[in-house]
Amino acid sequence: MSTPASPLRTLLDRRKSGYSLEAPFYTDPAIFEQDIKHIFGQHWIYVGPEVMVPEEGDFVTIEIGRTSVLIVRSDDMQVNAFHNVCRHRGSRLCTEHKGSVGNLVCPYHQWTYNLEGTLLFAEHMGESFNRSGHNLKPVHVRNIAGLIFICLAENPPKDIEDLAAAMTPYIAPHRISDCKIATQIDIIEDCNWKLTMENNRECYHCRGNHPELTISLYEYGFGYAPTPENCEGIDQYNQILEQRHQQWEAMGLPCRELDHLDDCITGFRTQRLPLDRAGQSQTMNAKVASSKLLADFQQADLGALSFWTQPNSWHHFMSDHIVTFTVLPISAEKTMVRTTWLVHKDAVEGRDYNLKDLTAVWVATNAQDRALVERSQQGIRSDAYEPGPYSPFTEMLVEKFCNWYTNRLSALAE
Ligand code: 3BY
Ligand code: FES
Ligand code: FE
Repeated sequence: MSTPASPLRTLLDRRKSGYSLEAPFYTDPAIFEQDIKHIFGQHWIYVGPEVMVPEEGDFVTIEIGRTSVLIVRSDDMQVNAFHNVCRHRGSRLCTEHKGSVGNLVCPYHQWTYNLEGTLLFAEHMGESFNRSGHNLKPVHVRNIAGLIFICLAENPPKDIEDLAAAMTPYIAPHRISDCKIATQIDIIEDCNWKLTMENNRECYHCRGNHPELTISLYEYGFGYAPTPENCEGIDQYNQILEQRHQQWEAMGLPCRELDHLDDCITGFRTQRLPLDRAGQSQTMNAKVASSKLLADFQQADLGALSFWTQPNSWHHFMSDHIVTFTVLPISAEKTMVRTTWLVHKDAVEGRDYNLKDLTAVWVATNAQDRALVERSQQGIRSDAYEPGPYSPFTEMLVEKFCNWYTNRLSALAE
């Protein structure tokens, strides 16, 4: 007699393409555990820009489910990552979310590790103690043009190298290493992490919900195919797009769309798009928020280079600032969204930029998105919820997210 399929396998097998997922994917703690194990435990996870640890000894901690990871800048300026667990009796090493240290000293019995994770000092352990066998457990790190990805798996997906090769020419001109964090804001959303991601993958909701964002954003940009009854403006937009792409590519800024959201293990998509109105930046007047432009940019209208990764990030790179988002699951119905605003490291607050203008659009947009995803979660909890159809004109990238997710879970889950 064959064993019955697991509840998760049954749900995966009957997923109807073109439709949202069934409720347990958003509510069931058992499926959340599978997400943590197979999606967040086996894929490359974006954790933040390298300038979150600008100096030697700077660290941040990142929580993914029950796992805490230490991201540390070592003396040779490499960014390293370790499990935040002491090799003595397992104490959490760093309890602060960020800080700066000379060495990593466990508060319990003072076992001391250097910034490469090597155990330097452990008192009262005797002659026969094998110190070199008790270094911190490393976590794989990949720094892609200043964006830090980690992977908890023993053997991380190798196609991160394809992403790195494809994306470095797009991202590098914005020179993240010459930026500083202007501010970082964490919000907690009462929803499953996949609702946060799905919401990010469409702009169907933008016109109705994001008055600040749509000042500078053309809604045609984000995976938009005009319907026969809704193609007004698209020809003009395509003309602008073509013209701007030619200009920007002549300046060495790649623009063309690359879409590997559901045909790679390390799925991603990118595109450089013009901005509406004054067309310089994602601000309330669409002009730059920082007068000190990034890198050696001489002109302000470079559009917005957007970059999306599976399973947990999106980013917008403009001439004057970068906004980068990482989504970290907390529980089946709780998710953290961390938004980081980067400006040139020499930009001076109050002179070159002010935080209110820099952050206004995404503070408002995040709050609107939070309300939307929390309302989705509430509806999905109801017995009346059943998977609904995606628009083939504006929700193609949501479908790609769900395809990627269900394919990866099917490949890995028991
Ligand atoms: O942030 C993004 O990726 C865009 C802008 C709004 C919705 N989303 C498609
Ligand atoms: Fe860290 Fe004892 S648990 S030194
Ligand atoms: Fe939104």
